[in-house]
Amino acid sequence: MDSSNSTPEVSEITSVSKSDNRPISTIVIIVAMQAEALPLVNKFQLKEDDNSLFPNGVPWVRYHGIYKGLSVNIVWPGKDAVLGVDSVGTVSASLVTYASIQALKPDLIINAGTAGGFKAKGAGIGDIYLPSVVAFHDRRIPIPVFDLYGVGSRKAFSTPNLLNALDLKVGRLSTGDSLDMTATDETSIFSNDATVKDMEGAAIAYVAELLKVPAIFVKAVTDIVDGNKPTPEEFLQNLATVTAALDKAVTEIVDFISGKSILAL
Ligand code: FMC
Repeated sequence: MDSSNSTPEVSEITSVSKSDNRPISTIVIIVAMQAEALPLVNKFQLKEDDNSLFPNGVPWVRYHGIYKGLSVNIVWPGKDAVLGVDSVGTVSASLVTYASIQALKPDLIINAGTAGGFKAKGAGIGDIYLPSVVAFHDRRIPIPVFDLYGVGSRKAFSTPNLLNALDLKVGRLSTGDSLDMTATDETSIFSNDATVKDMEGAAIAYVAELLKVPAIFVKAVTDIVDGNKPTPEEFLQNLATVTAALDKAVTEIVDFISGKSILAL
């Protein structure tokens, strides 16, 4: 690998064989919330399967079908068994990413979801980002080298042709397990140079890199973190309309992917 043009602390999610010219056959789309999953399930006309892929009793849900020659899987970690809310956050996202890769051997992982955006970095409600780099902002380990491990910066799989073809914004994504943002988080998000903030991306990147599957991230802005509205309120208010925009972007991305090899993205 040519290291001269890559930042040393940012690792590449995967290296794909230069001769891999077969069309992509299987994709896994990881989503955290049912509200994000259902419009896509309808769009691709997917069916919920009997969950024989996953351990007995877990709430994880897989929707599957063939769309434009692609085996499309949407995997959602389901509702918390006790509390009945969506299993958002890094822990559930990591588990379903691992289990889906083991069971389905996908050519590509797409993490689609909502995110907070920073208006100081140009984000607006409804904007769709395809982040180039993802990192954590709430894993603080102030010991040399462990600090970098905590931040866990990783490059998304590079998709120059996809970016050229579609109207998507580029920026960096910062992930943490809280919807709100403390002052300490803010400092880390700033040093991650992030434009968007979510609760799953960097965790999914970690698992995808471990198992050497290319991963990309599609993030739709539901709330402005550096704005004047309380995040939970703004998030819930915009969830339905922004999920519709997310749905449209993911459909365009899947349409673009159909028939292409991973190297043509
Ligand atoms: N901060 C962190 N996460 C989110 C966010 C914000 N301002 N807006 N939307 C999200 C995403 C997270 O990834 C979760 O899946 C969900 O929406 C909020 O619980």
